[in-house]
Amino acid sequence: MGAFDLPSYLNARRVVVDEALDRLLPPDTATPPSLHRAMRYSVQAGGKRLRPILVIAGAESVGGTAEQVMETACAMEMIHTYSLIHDDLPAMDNDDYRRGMLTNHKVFGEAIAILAGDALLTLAFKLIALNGARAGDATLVSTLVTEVAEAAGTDGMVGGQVVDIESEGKAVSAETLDYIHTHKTAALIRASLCAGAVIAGGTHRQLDAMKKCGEALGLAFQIVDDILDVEGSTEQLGKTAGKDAQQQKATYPAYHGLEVSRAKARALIDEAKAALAPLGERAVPIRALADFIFERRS
Ligand code: GRG
Repeated sequence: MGAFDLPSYLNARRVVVDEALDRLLPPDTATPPSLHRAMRYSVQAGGKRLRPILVIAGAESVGGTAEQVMETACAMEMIHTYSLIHDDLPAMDNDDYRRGMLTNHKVFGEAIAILAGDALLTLAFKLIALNGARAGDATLVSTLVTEVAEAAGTDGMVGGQVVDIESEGKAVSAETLDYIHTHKTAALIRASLCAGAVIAGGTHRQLDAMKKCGEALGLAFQIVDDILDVEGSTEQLGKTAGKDAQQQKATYPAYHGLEVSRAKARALIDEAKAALAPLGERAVPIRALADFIFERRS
């Protein structure tokens, strides 16, 4: 077998995800148009589409297809986009740029930005429920909704965001730093990988492997994000670089230094790849994605 062509794999899946997002988002002419324009603006502003691609890769690694999990793939991108819109608000990180464009509240105002985020989160759960029902029975729907709700809620992204905000300007412990990163970022990445495998009928052993992989991958992703905030440019990142230090955020480079942070991210990527052993050759794309997460520059 030749070397795996990750850029082609990513491009092909990005295209189908973008087509599906366009189909599943309410048209911007539907009432109220301001809300729908705001939802579309941030979702369609770009982004790597990492979470939906992980849903698809999770499904494919247990023998499923992209088509089988497409609503859930789009739902994870909607949840992610809602979190970015809310994170950029003046009450949180107060950012002007995201995905290389003005932030949602800068274009539509704060009230619509909050509501666009709320509407994306709500639509996501409708899509997940519909996808689960299309793929299986009530147990599958319940497993799927529970998994994603936990990853997005108080024991996941929202919980991590609260501790992140409350830690600004304070000296936090290594344990608190890990809590922030695993909850704020890794939970949704892990849930994306697992959701695809759940819908595609993965076995307990396969799901366990995916969970371990997703956890390590998600933490590595946030450590690399911290490193890029120090080393990258605003142009390259599409968002304001250097904000973490400015806001005295709890980050890996601030706590451990750049070199240790890089080594930790590399070790986590290797751990994520090793966890995929039970999935064999079908997990080649996820292994390549893991390396991409370490090497990415934006
Ligand atoms: C507001 C509930 C709530 C949560 C916010 C996701 C988040 C939590 C905040 C956004 C800021 C941040 C540093 C989040 C960590 C996750 C992260 C690195 C997001 C950026 O994800 P990418 O790089 O973005 O996948 P694209 O634009 O490529 O999709």
